[in-house]
Amino acid sequence: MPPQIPATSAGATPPPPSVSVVLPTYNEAGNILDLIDAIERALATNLLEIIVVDDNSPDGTWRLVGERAAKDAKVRLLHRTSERGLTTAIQAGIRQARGDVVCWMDCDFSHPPGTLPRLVANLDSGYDLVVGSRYVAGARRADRCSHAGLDEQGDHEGVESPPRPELP
Ligand SMILES: Nc1nc2c(ncn2[C@@H]2O[C@H](COP(=O)(O)OP(=O)(O)OP(=O)(O)O)[C@@H](O)[C@H]2O)c(=O)[nH]1
Ligand SMILES: [Mg+2]
Repeated sequence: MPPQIPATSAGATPPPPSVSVVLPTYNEAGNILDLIDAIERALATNLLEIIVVDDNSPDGTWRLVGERAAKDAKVRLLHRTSERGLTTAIQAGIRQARGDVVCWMDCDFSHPPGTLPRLVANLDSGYDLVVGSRYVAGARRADRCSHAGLDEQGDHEGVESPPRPELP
């Protein structure tokens, strides 16, 4: 059951968007469960689904995700055994997504889950597409992609908002 959104004196508050996060994985057994936990903390809402698209990773990433999906309704596994590739994995995840908003990110914590709320908030303010980048003002980049020792802001924490377009 979706959370109840309180009305304000200015009228009813629009409901938050539902969010699908697509996670392509190949040999991410060491990261994937920590990343799912971090995404669920960052987007602490029932209106969330996490779609892991794994290409039959030899390290058994798909098995860990399958076990998690069995007890966590927010997690879905797409286990591909006849196709391999990052781009088609993301495409397959997007096709399965049911959210108003669809995000995708790498699973080695090089894309910090802590930026997801800001990315989604920028969409709320009228943008159709929001991209996180290490190159925007204020961003920083660590020398390594392991999440050990990084906070959930991770190593690329910039989110750029271009000038607001005129909406029709
Ligand atoms: N499903 C799927 N995921 C993949 C595949 N290759 C890479 N990935 C995932 O895609 C994400 C990015 O992988 P990377 O190997 O870091 O690719 P990259 O960031 O473009 O390359 P680097 O610059 O080497 O880091 C990670 O979450 C990987 O687990 C693939 O063939 N299938
Ligand atoms: Mg990478």
